[in-house]
Amino acid sequence: MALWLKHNLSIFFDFEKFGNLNWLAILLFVYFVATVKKRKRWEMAIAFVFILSCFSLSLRGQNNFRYIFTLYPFTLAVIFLLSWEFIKKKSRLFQIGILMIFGIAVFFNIYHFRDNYKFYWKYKVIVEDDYFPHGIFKFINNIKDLSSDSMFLVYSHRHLFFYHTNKKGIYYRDPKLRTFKRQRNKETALDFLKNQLKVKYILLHLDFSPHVFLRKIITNDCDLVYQDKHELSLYKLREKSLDKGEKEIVIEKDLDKEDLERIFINDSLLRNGSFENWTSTPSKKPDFFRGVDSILREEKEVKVGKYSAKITGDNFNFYQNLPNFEDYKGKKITCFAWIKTNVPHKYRIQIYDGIKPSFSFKHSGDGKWELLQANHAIDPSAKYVLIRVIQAAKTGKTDDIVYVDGAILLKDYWNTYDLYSKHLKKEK
Ligand SMILES: [Ca+2]
Repeated sequence: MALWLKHNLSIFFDFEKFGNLNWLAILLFVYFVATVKKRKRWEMAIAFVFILSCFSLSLRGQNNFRYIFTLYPFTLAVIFLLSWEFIKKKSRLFQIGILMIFGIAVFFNIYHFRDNYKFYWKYKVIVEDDYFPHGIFKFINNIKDLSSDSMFLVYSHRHLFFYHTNKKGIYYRDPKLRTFKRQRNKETALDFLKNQLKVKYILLHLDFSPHVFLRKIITNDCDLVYQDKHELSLYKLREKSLDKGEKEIVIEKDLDKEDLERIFINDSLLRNGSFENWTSTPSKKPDFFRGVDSILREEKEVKVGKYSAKITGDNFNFYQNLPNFEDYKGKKITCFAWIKTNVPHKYRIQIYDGIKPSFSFKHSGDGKWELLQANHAIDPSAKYVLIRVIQAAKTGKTDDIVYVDGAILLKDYWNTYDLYSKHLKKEK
């Protein structure tokens, strides 16, 4: 109900979007229509433009109050002009009364929204040079393999993309993406993205959490082509063409226990990533990992092998130092880990080399095992490399529980599809 009032009917109900004003406008509009015969041409013209503006704003404005704002002075003027017709033949006292009510309403409005007015009066788009993502925009502007109708999906600050690149983009709030989100599964969503929307690249800012299909597409069907130090990542959709009849055996449900163990009980560059070894203090500390005290060996909630690690707590890093990290300076690495929790948007993987961090998506908190992945290019001047297979955001809840299992670290950038397909092909 509140959603209806605030969104679909916001043009009437939402006080902050000046919705209530429109009730008055409707009454006056009825009066206008009833007296349409004696209207002058300029009045008709204003009414026509006003109605047209209302329609286009409600159709294209995406419920954004900033656009409805633009009509505000216009609405006020129209209300005032029409009201004046009512009162111009009344007594002077009545006119003064009405004008005072108007005055009070206007004053109250300015008073109520004074902070907003101040903010917008001083508002300027300033981007400090140190923080401006020059690198990634230069990279985007130099991309050559785009046809004239290819698109970037922009999960980032829209004005930055449109002002600083010469490419075409679809903003993540574009109504066209509603159809994308309504698809039945990830495969049809991917097809829609590629063939209907003509998306070839995805620009993603860390703070923008993509829809579940898009998360899957990014981790399965994309290559990370540029990651900048300001938390922007550029992904390119793979042009995968399977021969007819060739079945992909790379979706997780096709993997049996042996497949999973072959891939994830694997020392890779991380040691004891499946948490099978707890030698120093059995059941209370997994070998090679550090960072939290409230950790237990878990035997029931296990993704691969015999054990996983169960961690209770808030605001922690659970990590392993990459041994002989100097060999990997300037190189790319990827960390995968299975995480299970029912706390939404609290846990993720982080890789940190002392210069810059990289992150996975956060676990959705749906209570299921989810394979997270983080790609990172190690800085050439790194002093260490920490693989934080779980990083927990600070939420103030110290009894939140998370399970981790099957953490692996590989050289180069991998996505989930690579991990499943190459490992299985290699071993079978
Ligand atoms: Ca395990």
